[in-house]
Amino acid sequence: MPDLFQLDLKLKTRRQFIQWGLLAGGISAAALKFSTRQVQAADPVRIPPLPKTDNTLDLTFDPMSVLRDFNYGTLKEEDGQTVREFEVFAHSTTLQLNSAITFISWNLNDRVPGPTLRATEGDLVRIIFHNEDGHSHSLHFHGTHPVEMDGVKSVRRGKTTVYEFEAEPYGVHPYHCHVAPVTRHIGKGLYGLFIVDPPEGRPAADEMVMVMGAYDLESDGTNELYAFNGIPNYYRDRPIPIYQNQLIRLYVLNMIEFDPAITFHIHANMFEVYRTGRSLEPSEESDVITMGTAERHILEFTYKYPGKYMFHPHQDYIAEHGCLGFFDVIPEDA
Ligand SMILES: [Cu+2]
Repeated sequence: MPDLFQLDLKLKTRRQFIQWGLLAGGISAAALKFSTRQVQAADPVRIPPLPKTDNTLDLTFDPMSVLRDFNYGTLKEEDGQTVREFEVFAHSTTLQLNSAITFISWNLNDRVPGPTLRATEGDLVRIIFHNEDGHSHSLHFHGTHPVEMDGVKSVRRGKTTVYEFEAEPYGVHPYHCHVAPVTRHIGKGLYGLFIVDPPEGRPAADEMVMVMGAYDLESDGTNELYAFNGIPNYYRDRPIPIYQNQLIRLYVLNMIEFDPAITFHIHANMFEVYRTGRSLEPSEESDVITMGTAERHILEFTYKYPGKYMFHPHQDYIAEHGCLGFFDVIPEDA
């Protein structure tokens, strides 16, 4: 039996979030009767300017930009069908993980994680995969698709293959190379997020991607360094600015091999959980959630008080080896 009182409470919480967003944008609460899509069009979201690119590490990408970099592909219309075409390139790239350690990554589009591909449920997605690396790789997407598009077959170096399928179901899905040993191909950096938006959209929010990964530097089946969005301690040393009282929507993915499960925890706040992004209403509220490898969720929260707040897995060894960051909550009137 669904608990109607609890359901009503959840709905109230969501309405409150939407209301806050609208008020911040100077729009009356009467607009609440509008559909989600119209609410998004009102765009009440406030996002602080990104800190300047930090050049102290030799990197082929900027982890600060990775947070909000959503790749919607090239939009096409084919026989009345919306098509999103993505082009991705597998490369080997040297990443400077910290002042002392460099690592040869296998990656997509010269970044770890690879590009965050984004479509709406029902779109036809076409991923043109160029393997320009020296090893065989593949792209295996989670979600529903025919077996020919399952991406477990190797694509030899120098070859191109096309994956095409309908984006379904809506939610948050990982993609990754599926060539054996998969632990090695994922550990080297060949993974990313595939976000499928529900047709009706979600309420406007400051949206960010947080992919947890790890590096087995000694090739001994254990991880020596961990990271959010590719680079250990990047957001520890360069906190992520967000606004007070702004709804934050995190797309969180665990792609850490060898450690069976980890948690994700935020300080001094609670988040609402949309498991696998497969619902429009949260299933629970917590400040720590356990995730096995390839598990992913949408987490929503709003910081009430300004200040710098930590986030990290609560396996503190992992946090202390690179998987640690801060949100820098800026006063809303700043
Ligand atoms: Cu691979």
